[in-house]
Amino acid sequence: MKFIHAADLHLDSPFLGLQHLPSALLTQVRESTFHAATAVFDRAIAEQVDFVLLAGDLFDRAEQSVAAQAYLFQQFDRLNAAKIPVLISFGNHDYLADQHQTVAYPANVTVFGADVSTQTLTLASGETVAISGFSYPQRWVTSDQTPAFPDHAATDWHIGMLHGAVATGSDDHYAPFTVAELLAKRYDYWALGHIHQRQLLVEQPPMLYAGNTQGRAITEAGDRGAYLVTSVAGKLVPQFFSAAAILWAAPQLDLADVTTLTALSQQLVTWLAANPADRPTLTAMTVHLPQTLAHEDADQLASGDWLTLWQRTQQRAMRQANRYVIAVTVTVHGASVSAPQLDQQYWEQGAATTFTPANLQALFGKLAQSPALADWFTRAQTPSDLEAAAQQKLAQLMGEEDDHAS
Ligand SMILES: [Mn+2]
Repeated sequence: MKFIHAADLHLDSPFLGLQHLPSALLTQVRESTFHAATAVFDRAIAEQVDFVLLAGDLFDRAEQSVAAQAYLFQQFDRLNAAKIPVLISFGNHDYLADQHQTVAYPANVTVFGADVSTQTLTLASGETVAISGFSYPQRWVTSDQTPAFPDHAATDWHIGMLHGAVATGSDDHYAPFTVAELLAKRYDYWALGHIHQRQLLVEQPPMLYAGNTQGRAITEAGDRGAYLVTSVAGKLVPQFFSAAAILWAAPQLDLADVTTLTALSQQLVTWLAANPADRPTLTAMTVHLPQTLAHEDADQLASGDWLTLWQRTQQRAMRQANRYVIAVTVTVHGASVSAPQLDQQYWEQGAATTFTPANLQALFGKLAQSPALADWFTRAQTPSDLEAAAQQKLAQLMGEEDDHAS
C-alpha cells in the first residue's frame, strides 16, 4: 500500500503585506499555494499511489475562492483519470456550513460529513483499508471527537483522519484529542492536520501532522510538503517530501566585525553569495552585532529607509542568491549592550525568572494557541529571541533617556 498524507494546503492564501516585493516575485508568492499543491498531486500520480488523504484546510478562507475551487476540480479530475481516490476532511478554514461550492467534485473524491464515518477501499493489491474521519460543520469543534471513531475494522489497514489539536484542558476549539485516546483505537496511521509545522506525535504506529504544503509567513519558515506513506513489513512508513514553491527563512548572522551600516551591507551581500537558495526564498535576517550602531545608523535602520535603499541597490545580489531580503533586525550581544545603567548581573537574574515557558504561557494566554502563533510559540528558540529583543529594547530606551538628559 502506498498513499499520500497532506494537509493545510490553504489555497489562494492572500499573502497580505508583501506589495513591496518586485512584481515577478510577488506573482510567484501569490501562486505558491497552488504550485505547492500541484507538486503534491504530481507526486501522487508519479508514484501511482492507492489514494490521497487531505486532512483539512484545503482552502484558506471559508468563503472558498473561485480560483481555488476551479483549481481543485482540475487537480481532482487529473487524479480521477489516474484512478486515484481522494479523501477529504474539511477543517476550521473550510468548514462545511460556509461552503458555497457550486461544482460537484469528480467521482473519485469523498468528502467526510460532520459526523465521523468510515470509507473502505479495496486496493489493486487486494488489500483492504478503512479510513475514518469527519469534517468541521462550523468554525470550531470544541468537543473531543475521538469517542465517535470506531475501533480498528476487520480490514487489513485502518487509518484515522483528524484535523485538530492536542487538548489543553481549556478553550479548546479544534477537535481536542489526546495521543493516548487515538492510540487506543489501534489504527495503523493517524493522518493529522491543523498544525502547520510538520510534527511526529508517535513514531509507530505513525501519528503525525503533515504540516502545510506552503509556508505563508516568516513564522512558517523552513521547508514544507507532505508525506508519502508506504507499507513495509506490515507497518506504515511515512517519508516527507518537499512541495513548497517558495520558502521563508530566518537566518541568524553573527557579525563580530560590523559596526556600521556600510559594513553590514557588505556582509549581507557576502552572506547571500555564500548561501544561494534552491527556490525563491523570502529571507528575514537577524544580525547579531558586537555593539549598538551609532545613532544615525540606528535611526536609518529603525525607519526602514536603509533596508529600502539596500533592497533597491542589491537586486542583482538577491537575484543571484535566489533570495529576497524582507527584513534585517539587529540585535546586540548581551555582554556588550551599550547601556551602562543596565546592570548585567541584575539583568541575568531578572531574565532567568522572567523568560520562562510558564511566564510566557501566562502572558500569551490563548494567543499562544492561535494557529498563526502556535508554531512560533513552541519553538525552542522563542524564549531566548524574546529575551534578546527585550534587552535590545531596554538598552534602546535607556539610550533615549540619555539623549533627553543631555
Ligand atoms: Mn491550517
